[in-house]
Amino acid sequence: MSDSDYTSGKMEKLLCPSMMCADFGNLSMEIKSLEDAGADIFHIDIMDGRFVPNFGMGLQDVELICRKSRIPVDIHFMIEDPGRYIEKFAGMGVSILYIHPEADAHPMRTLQRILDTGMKAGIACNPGTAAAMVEPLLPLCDYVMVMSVNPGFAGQKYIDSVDKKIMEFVNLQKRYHYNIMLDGACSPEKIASCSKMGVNGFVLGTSALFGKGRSYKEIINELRIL
Ligand code: S6P
Ligand code: MG
Repeated sequence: MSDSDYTSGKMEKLLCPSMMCADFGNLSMEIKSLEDAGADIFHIDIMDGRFVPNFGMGLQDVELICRKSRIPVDIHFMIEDPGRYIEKFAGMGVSILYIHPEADAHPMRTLQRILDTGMKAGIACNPGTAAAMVEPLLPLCDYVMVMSVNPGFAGQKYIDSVDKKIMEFVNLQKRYHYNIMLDGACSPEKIASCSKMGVNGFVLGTSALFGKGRSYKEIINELRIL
């Protein structure tokens, strides 16, 4: 499956459970149920308590998920100076690494270093970061993740002003090859409307998948056809 399959609209949407919303007491079971339900990519949030005022999952969680997973694992770095930890995560078997350009003095160099390890490279853009600000980075990006909440916490409200930025990234896809992902308050309604706008994949947290009292399979099957 090539990247252009996503951007040419041939592929279904990518559905990516946010593992910080999973049941930590039962992580192995959660991995299996989500895979059996048809999840495409595991999304893991890594935080440093500085770039964002919270702490996310730990190295042991990443190791476990990478070891057990049969689907790709992405890491969403919400940390200052993300270039410090590229090799560490590449060595654990991570497939996709997202950095925040706002947290890096030299994001172009960092993205190239991620690609040099063999991982796919992505940028995650804060709601306050304009598409024009990151356009010079797009030739190095396999994925562009639009943050529709200020990063750091699950269960927040969708920031409507990011819709305009999504359209700008959709237009820029004519010139560059990347998948557009959406992270933050991705409800079934937003997944339906943003898929139509051209978003290729969604991070699933409390708004769509976890804590619903229904099976992951049932929910993912419904989200798939929205
Ligand atoms: C938030 C983090 C996200 C959340 C996800 C939760 O900073 O990067 O990946 O885990 O947004 O989803 P929801 O539906 O609870 O907002
Ligand atoms: Mg995230």
